[in-house]
Amino acid sequence: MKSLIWQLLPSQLRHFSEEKRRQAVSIVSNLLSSVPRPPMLPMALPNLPTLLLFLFCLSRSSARYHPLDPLTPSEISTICRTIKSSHLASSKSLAFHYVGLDEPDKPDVLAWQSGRRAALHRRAFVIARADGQTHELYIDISNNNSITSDKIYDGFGYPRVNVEEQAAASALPFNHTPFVESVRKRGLELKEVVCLASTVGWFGEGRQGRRLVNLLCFVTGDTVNLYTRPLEGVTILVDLDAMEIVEYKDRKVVPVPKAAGTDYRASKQEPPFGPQTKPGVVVQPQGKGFTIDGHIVSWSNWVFHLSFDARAGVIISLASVQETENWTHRSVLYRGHVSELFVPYMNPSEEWYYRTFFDAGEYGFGLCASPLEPMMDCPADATFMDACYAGQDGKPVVIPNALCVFERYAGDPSWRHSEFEIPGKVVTEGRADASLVVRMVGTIANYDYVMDWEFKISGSIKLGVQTTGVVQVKATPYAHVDQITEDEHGTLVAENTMGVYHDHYITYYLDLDIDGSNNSFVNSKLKTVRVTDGGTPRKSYWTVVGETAKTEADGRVALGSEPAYQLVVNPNKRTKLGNNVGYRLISNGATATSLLSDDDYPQIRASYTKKQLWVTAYNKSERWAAGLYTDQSRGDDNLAVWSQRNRVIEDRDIVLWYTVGFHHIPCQEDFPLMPTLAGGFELRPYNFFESNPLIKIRPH
Ligand SMILES: [Cu+2]
Repeated sequence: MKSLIWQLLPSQLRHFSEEKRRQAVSIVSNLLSSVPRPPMLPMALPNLPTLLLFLFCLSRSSARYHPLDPLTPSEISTICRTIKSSHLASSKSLAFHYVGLDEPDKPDVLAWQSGRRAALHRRAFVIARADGQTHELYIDISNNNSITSDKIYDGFGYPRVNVEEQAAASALPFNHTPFVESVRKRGLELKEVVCLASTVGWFGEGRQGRRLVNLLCFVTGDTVNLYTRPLEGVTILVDLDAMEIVEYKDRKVVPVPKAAGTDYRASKQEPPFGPQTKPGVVVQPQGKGFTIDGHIVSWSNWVFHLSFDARAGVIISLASVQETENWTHRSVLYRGHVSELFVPYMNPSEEWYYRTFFDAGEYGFGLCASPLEPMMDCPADATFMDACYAGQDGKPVVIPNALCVFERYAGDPSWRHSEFEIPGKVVTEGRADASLVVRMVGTIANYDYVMDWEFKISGSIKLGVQTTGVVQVKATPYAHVDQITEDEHGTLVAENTMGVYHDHYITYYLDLDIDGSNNSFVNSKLKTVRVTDGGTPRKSYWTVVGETAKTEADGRVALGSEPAYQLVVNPNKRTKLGNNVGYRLISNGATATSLLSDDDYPQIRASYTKKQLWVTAYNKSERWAAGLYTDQSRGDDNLAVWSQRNRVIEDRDIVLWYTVGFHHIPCQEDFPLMPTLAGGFELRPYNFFESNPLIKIRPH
């Protein structure tokens, strides 16, 4: 019966969370089993759709409407249908490159949240290409999906390269005679070759007016780990709008690394095997401790809105933490998400120099979300949620299990103390740590990023990035390091396989609203003081000098250049003791900044990667650190450029931009697939509460 109900679910219900669907199926099962029926007669099935429709409507009305909810699949369909039948209908090449919520203005959302405004107009922002031009369209969903504006963008850069056009471009070489000959020349068969589209970047060319990609080709053969077997020496340039190969080069034949030892699947491993650990499962005998109502997640002292965007992936909004004293919720974060992932490779050769990827802007980080596997990506009892984006043709594409939400009980203490100093008494007290995790895994071709938002009862939010997947390798004639005589731009990780040096810069957009929108950024510096008066045996100590950033120039911070705490405070709110309430940003490893020269083209495009932290004045249009149009961008619209305006940021609505950075010098353990490497940061209460809120948590 349950499987039958599953099949009959209205299509809208399919996009509900796993938990909601299960609830739905269970409620309907119970309802049906309680309906009396005559013996020997089949159940009155015609009633089922009616019941489901009733349930669907019930679910819609019980889920809280929220102005920041992502576009639903049906909204995406309707919006794209409207555009297809608009003045752009005559276009022969209408393609959708972004369809997302045009979020309402922040003051309106805050007014709505506090009950001072009724439901807000729902609008969408669309980037579409038609007849070689980029259109920016705004749609008023609440007003019969009317197109309120259509502007042609004629600046530098292009919208993301769609999955569909990547696939179409990747198929071109197989009908291109010179490529077929290149494959044969290497003693390979076409059927074992796979090509993928790679963005081309910008290297000082004049205005090309062409959307281009390079194709990277690999050999599968006896392995699924195609990235470890590059077909080196070939360059294939494709014009995406014309969808044709416009340049082809075969410079040199390099042996394809062997397939043996590259496959990572369990079924392909031969003895001897590594040590076996015992399976472990987290059990919550009283059920889950969090609820998800629509897109509102509530857990312990936290409430936040969880959304998804094709470009950013997970978006956390309106995160607030509850005050134990009076049960009021205090705002911490208005909106936070990944803004860009910049991954430049350090090989300047003809086949490699352009590999300087901007994963969010060029490919769409959200739409690279991998369906998550219970027991591997997330605990078995996690709640899984689907996500949706608009395909090139405007039809909604659903990514099943794109996000998971779960509670983490790792067996760690959140605080503890043993007191042995009171005569005749030993006191040991503490609490087990618990947190709520929201996870997404973005798989961008060879690389995987496990992205976590972890909320803690202490008031901390920990943001975690774990990099894993396959390191991009270059085929090389070398089989041993002793053969290498010059800089080969990488580490020999297997025979004929050079793991190429590269970086990962994951930049977060963090619109912190600590107890209100007007905040200040304080760099609290530790300064050594030399004792001069001779009144103490000590010759020195350190003290703290807080420097409040006045303008954006003061908000550009190179972490590690001097010892300091980075704080966001509310200058208008103080604790009972008089300290300004605030949060501290603590880096958790991975603080690399770019080593490229300032005049290098990838660096011009990602000029913000020279510093880990930037503070800017809030501006609704400034969300993407490398600019809205990142493909072939020229660095004229990015975070560092906005910061040059040097706006006032003291006691203002401010945005923090923090970059988690890894320099990656590959090693043999990264082959054939690297173990997760973690970095991240913590947003931690700093004089926000009157005292440690964990003390008032009762033990289980
Ligand atoms: Cu890496």
